[in-house]
Amino acid sequence: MSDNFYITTPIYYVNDKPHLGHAYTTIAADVITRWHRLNGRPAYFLTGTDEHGQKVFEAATKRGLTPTQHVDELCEPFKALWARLDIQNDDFIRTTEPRHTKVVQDVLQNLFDKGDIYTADYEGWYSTSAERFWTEKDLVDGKCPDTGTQVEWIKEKNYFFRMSKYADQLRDYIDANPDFLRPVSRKNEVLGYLKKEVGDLCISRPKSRLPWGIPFPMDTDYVTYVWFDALLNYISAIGYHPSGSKDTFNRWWPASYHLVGKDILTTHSVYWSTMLFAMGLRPAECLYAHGWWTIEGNKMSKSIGNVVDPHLLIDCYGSDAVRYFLMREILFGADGDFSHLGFMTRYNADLANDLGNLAHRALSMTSKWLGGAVPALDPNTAADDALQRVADEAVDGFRSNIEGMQISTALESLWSLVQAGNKYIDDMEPWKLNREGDLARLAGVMRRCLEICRVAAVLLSPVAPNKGKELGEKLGLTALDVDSVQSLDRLVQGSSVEAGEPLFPRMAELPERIQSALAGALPEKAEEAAAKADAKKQKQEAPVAEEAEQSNPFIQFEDFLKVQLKVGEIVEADKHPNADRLLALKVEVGEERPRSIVAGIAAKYAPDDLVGKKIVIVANLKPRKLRGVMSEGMLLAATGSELEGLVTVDSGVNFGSTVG
Ligand code: ME8
Repeated sequence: MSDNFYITTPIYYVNDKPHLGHAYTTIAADVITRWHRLNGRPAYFLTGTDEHGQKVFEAATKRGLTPTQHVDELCEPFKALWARLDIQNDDFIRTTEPRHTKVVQDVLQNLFDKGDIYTADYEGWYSTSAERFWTEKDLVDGKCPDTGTQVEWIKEKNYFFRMSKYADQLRDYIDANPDFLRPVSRKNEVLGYLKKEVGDLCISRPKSRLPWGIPFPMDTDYVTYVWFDALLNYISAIGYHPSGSKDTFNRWWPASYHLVGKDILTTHSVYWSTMLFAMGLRPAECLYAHGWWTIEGNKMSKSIGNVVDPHLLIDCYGSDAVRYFLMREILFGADGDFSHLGFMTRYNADLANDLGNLAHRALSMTSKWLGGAVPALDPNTAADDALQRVADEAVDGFRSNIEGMQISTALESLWSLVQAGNKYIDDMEPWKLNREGDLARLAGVMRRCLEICRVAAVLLSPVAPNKGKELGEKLGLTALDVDSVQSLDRLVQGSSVEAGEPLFPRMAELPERIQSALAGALPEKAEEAAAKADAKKQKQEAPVAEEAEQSNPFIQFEDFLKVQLKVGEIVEADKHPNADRLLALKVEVGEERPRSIVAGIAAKYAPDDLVGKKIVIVANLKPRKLRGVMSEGMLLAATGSELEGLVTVDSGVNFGSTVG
């Protein structure tokens, strides 16, 4: 691993404004970059816009603008959103910039001279909307399999990149570099693709059909296929030129990560890697293809009108909460569903309650009872030692997970400390210590709580930079020092702390603007959401009713939402080494690696009967060892007096899907 860290996002098409999906990848790249910077590692973060190709050309035509006018206008909303989301990218590349177009043209010429680009007549079914040729057997009902639109038979001369020549090199490269394609499920997808014969790639488009693109240097009748052009941004932006000096370029290449959505896995793993091989360069250390967000159960789509505008969320909750939610809600790699109610629930549970309460309790009790100064440590109690052990585990878990791009799990680790802090307050009852006048112990307890807040401020800062800083300032810190998180005794005794306003004010109901947005887009969902918000409000206004409610068997919808149910596919099943009634399973849920799950189902199922079954698991149950084997989830099963059978799903349902 090189000491320098270079990370990229896809460059986004400027055919429309950015939405939550674009924000997702960009925030993830920003979080990991901030983490490395916090640790003193030189880091470079690139994002940008993809401004050529059919989609962009059509969008410009529809707006009655020239493509240049259109792209100049539409790259701005991307830049503006990144500024509002506190994205600290080092560069923003636009593929219409001369620094990029020149490199594309020179690479084309170079590969042509080398014989890796050739011309040939090509015949096939061409889909204008997908911007590519298909074979007869690819078509679905005679139409484009990607877009469902009409195709036309076209015969024309084109330029081809000899992708086939580098296919074996790619297969070997994937074998030799097990971390190149992540998560593992995506690697398997690419290996599946590579099992088939890999053809050459048509990389030109006749200008007569598509006038908008980088002109082919060796033939003015053609422009460059948009993917051949776009992929090169990852190296043109950091100073690559086929015959230029490689000094700056070598500082950052190979990239540490290309983050992409799973929709563009093939273009990045196959097209891009073979292009790099042809140029004599090695691919990035890791191509990480994350999952896909759906919105309230539907694919994000302009036509359904359910594209979530990130600005609306930022207006209602602030940039830090949006960043936190997107990073925490789903495992990086798996799919996830966005719902406004889910957003508010997590915001309230994690930020307003867990973290907000801890900070508020620690700071306000210190202010009220200890003069607002960091009190002395009280090092000699077992409860405090236990807390330090929780902190050690949380910090280690945070560090190892964030460095492996598992930001959600990293936050989960941090939250185990935040929750332990709240429990510590409940157990130690500082209000009692104050009443009884045990000020030495009160000081010790508050000091530990403030220290936990400090660790939280530091570790939260890559994800929620403003709130991390704000919490640090409340604690009297001038800087957030990552080396200090190893210990719960780093604050300076006597320095001032201040409670001030809550970090994350609690939301009693969905913000009005979100309710109206929902009412416009999805009337039935909005009603549902408004009803929920109403019910919640009534509950808050009627504490007596709430007490009465505690004795009835219903749970709130928010309680149900806390349980994450996911579809998993059993990929391995074995007898448990230490218990006859248990089986040890490996269940694929679309993460970094299959989960290890121990289940008490041996009386009903033989291991061999289980492989391939799609089942439902509780995905956010705290992992624990069952008779010596780690279990990272629980299978759902129907039980009467004994086990009746596993809960399974239709074979068409993908593993990793959310159930709920
Ligand atoms: O594909 N969930 O650009 P694009 C999660 N220009 N991520 C999503 C998402 C969703 N629902 N929707 C979009 C292109 N994304 C090309 C890339 S790179 C050389 C060229 C994110 O505007 C995700 O990162 O269609 C996805 O891969 C990317 O936006 C696609 O953006």
